[in-house]
Amino acid sequence: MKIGNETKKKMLHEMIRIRRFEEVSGGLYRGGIITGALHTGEGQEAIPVGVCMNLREDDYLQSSHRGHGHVLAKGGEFKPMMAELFGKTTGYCRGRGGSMHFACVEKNILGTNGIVGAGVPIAAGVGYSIKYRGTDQLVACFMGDGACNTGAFHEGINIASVLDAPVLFVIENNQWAISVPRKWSDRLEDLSQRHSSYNIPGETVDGNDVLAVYGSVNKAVKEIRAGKGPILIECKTYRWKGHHAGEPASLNYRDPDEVKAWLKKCPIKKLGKQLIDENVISQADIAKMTEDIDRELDEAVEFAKKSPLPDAGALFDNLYV
Ligand SMILES: Cc1ncc(C[n+]2csc(CCOP(=O)(O)OP(=O)(O)O)c2C)c(N)n1
Repeated sequence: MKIGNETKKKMLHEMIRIRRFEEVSGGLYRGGIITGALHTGEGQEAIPVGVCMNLREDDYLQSSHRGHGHVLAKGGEFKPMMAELFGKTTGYCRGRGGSMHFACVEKNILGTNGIVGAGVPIAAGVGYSIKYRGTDQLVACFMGDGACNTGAFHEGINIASVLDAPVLFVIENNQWAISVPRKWSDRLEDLSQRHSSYNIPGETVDGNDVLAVYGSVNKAVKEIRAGKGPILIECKTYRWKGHHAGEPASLNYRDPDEVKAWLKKCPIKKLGKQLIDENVISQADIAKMTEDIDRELDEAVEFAKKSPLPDAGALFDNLYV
């Protein structure tokens, strides 16, 4: 499909925004400034951007434990995200959620989720609610390859299929589930093959090519809005860093050559080079874009540092029994 230059520039900007958020938050974690669990997605930026740039503001997002990129691509802002990681009251969830429970109801961001696969049946339910209300919204549901072997995955996609629910299921196949290589977990060549069990469309795309992800999702979104039911898209990519930001490099369970080969397929460098070759943007423009993002990130970190911690007396607020 033909994608305009302004859209391509926005894609590059959004991917750099995600990359820098991940690098900075991972650094803060390793420096002991923020605590809790933190899963970053360096190398996987083309997927949230290629998907979410096809969504409308009123569409829903259901994310996974590796979800900062999804939230940012759906309009999440640095300050409340950073404050949430710091556990501060100015965070999206007033500091009670952290990395694995980012939610922003105003933007229809339903949440990142620490339970692998748990977002799939939630998305099926949200899809059913959309159908029941008769709107043409949809829900994009992200999951890792590890989620595809959970019961929740099968139950959730099956019920979405039976209900013709407007859900886009996106598998971010980054080849590893913690230290388990993908090939140890199933006998499929492509995880999108799972589509046949539920009689829904399925496709595998290069998850490091933002234009390919965008194009495939663009078609899928049109079908889903037209009432044709759910679609499954697998995006093949790679997790550059450890499973979580605190994983010691000495664990060494991956072949360094495998990591090196994937580092060469950087989605940001790929699009950046293409745009430079096409004279759409210069190296200096990219440097300026990154500087501006970094300034905004610095401000977000300062904002988070200065924001108040929740009051101990508020511990039981918003708990229902
Ligand atoms: C139901 C459940 N089982 C196990 C875990 C522990 N766990 C956390 S992340 C993870 C691996 C997930 O791998 P994948 O879905 O491929 O996502 P990735 O981390 O590679 O992005 C596991 C097993 C969990 N959080 N939830």
